[in-house]
Amino acid sequence: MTSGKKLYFASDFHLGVPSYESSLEREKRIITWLEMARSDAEEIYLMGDVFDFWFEYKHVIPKGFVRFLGKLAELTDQGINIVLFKGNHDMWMFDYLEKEIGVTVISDELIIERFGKRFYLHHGDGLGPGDAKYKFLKKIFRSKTCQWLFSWLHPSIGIAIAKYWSKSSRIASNQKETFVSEEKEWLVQFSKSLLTSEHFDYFIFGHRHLPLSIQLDHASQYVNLGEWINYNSYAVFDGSTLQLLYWETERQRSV
Ligand SMILES: [Mn+2]
Repeated sequence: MTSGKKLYFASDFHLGVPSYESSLEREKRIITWLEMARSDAEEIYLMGDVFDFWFEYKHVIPKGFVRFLGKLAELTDQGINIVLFKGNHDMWMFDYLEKEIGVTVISDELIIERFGKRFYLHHGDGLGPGDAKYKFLKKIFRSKTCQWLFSWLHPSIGIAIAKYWSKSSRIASNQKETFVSEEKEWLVQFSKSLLTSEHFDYFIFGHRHLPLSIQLDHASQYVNLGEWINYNSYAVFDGSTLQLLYWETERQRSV
């Protein structure tokens, strides 16, 4: 990491829902954020559920997100390292975005060290106690055989099924998440249990749809990146501290 440069983290854009119009507005907002970040970003981590649904067929990808994908390509062409995590909504990314846009796609966790600090990064799905039903589904959704079978459905059918499903998700129906206690935060519990065997300075996740920054012990910080329908939240690491921030465009502020 070059001194003066920063790492940016954001998650859960859920592009595509709840409606075409609102998603397009969010996409443009995300682009203003990427434009801000490009001036001092060395790396940008987009940590899953960037798309509310994504499936790559051999020769076909879902329509839309043209501005966003173009902007990512522009930034990678400029030399910024962009890392895209698979989320539970968009785990069907294969090699198209790596080839075409120049991003790196991460399937599960990623451990990085920058300026002597160790980061544990993961979208956050299927970790910690509970959620046995999802953990089972994830095995099926991630299986090569199921993905191969799904790919034989015509996109008009496959994507329609996926859209029907995603309409019933928490984010599409705009249910706001609330914090109860650290004990009830599965990802906090997961991070604490990892700390008993290995040291990390930072744990960064998405998935929870609630921006959170929690000090786990004197040397470890847990950050949840929130989501971009309600919060426009993101994190930035400047080489010494990790901050959770909220992106406001000029236009929003003047409303
Ligand atoms: Mn999500």
